[in-house]
Amino acid sequence: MSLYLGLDSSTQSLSAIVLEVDGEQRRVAFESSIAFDETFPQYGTRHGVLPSDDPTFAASPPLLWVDALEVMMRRLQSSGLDLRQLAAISGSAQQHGSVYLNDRATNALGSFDPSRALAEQVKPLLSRDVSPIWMDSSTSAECAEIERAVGGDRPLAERTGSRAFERFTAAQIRKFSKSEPSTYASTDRIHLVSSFLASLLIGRHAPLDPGDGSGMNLMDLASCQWWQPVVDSTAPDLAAKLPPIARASTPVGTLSRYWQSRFGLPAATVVTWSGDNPCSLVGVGLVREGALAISLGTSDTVFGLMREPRVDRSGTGHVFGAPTGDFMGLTCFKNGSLARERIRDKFHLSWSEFGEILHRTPPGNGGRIMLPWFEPEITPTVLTPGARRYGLDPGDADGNVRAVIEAQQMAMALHSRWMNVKVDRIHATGGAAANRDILQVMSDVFGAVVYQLQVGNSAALGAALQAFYGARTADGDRITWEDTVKGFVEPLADSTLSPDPARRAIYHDLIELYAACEAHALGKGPEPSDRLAAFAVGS
Ligand code: ADP
Ligand code: XUL
Repeated sequence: MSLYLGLDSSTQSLSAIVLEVDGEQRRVAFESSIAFDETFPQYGTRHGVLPSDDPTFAASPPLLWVDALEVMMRRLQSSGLDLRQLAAISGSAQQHGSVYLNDRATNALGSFDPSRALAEQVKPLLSRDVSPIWMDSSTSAECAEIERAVGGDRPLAERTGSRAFERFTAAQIRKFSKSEPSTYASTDRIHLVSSFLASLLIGRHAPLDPGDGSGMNLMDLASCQWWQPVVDSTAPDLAAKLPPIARASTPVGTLSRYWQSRFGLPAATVVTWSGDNPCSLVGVGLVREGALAISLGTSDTVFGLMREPRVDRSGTGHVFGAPTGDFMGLTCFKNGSLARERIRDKFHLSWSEFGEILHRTPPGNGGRIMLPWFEPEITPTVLTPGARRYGLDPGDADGNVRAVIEAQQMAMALHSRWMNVKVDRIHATGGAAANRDILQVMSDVFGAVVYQLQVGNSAALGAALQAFYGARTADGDRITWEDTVKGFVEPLADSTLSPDPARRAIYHDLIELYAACEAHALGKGPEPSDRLAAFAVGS
């Protein structure tokens, strides 16, 4: 019997899943989650993010993630599991966020004192005490500069899988190097959240994996190595500050002495960490092409596996590496769960009341549309926050509940067209995938069967599966990814939601009107009020 630990350091929480594998017997033996704001109020975060007057700015304190890692290991220690059987650990982390370490880190990582808390020992190793995260959209100037330096958005996308995006690490590093040149110069190593936490586990600088590396605008997708021209034009001496890139799902070290002495853990193999979306891909069982997954977490993301990288020519989405060594297409929306919560809280609803409203209100919302850009939006790029409403009274509770959910689902359907996947099956994950009324709208908008999965936290599960696959293949087992995920990624019994043909027909038309509203709000099209009014009469 062996245990495999998967950690997921997301925007709002740290989660852990332990898998127990005994031949064909497989089960989730432990699941736990630590909410950042409630557990560590001393950091002053809200939803895991430091407050800021500038709506385009988003950063988090990296020491919060370190504290959470330690608390989680303590929980594991007292879980009753036989941790001597812990064979391997891997992790998932929010993508794009970066952690800046000085030159003392290289020596210090391997010699932490097991009698002292980790965060206080990591603090002197930070050259920058905050980490810009994926919610940041303050780097449009740097995006333009990077694209210009490499000949435009197309060459950058062809090479790295994405045009320049504000939250991607290249633009964030460039902004930091311009605004704080001496602090940048004192930075010896720039990690992603994933490789930073992996480094703490193994006691030396860990490499990145291609899944998370491709969220930086710096990695050549074809070779999975740094693309020198963009690295050189992003910031001075950047090449020397970046970790190497390892193959996906491969061992990068063993658990260091610190964790062994402090928590009685064995010298377990540590496998490359990755981003939360790549981990979710395998955590929902998408190890072959042909289906899509939708994660309704802090961000909403729609993604699917790709054998060959097919870059989005419209510049909307991304191609990332996948834990299987393949690729994945992904489109990301910033106004996900927090937009849903904003409407829920404005009308003082519980999630079950929110669901009841969805259940009893008519699909199509009588042609009332919301563009739910409460915060600056990633897809499409919207830098000035504020929801836009068409024929929708901001005080109408029923109308706003339906509008926010329909808008999010229609935006996902519209902006995933570039992936060119015939969607007849969607694997739903993320916190809001617990809400079947939301999933019914998903099913009707996409015209696809939607599955709820047995394990809700697909990112932590994917990380644990990555640990399992990485350790077993390193031991010479010829295990496939199908074998790896078997028994862990099956849909919940009786969970299937099927599209209703009449509702599907309504969304087939409404989605074009939604696209027209988007175009209008972006200053790229006429006001579609007449079309919306005609839709309302017809529906
Ligand atoms: P993260 O991206 O940080 O991993 P999660 O996937 O854990 O986030 O999702 C957290 C979100 O799930 C919360 O912000 C909350 O809005 C949402 N959520 C939890 N339960 C429900 C529910 N029943 N209906 C809708 N949303 C829910
Ligand atoms: C993906 C993205 C988000 C974060 C959330 O590109 O920015 O989904 O990974 O954790």
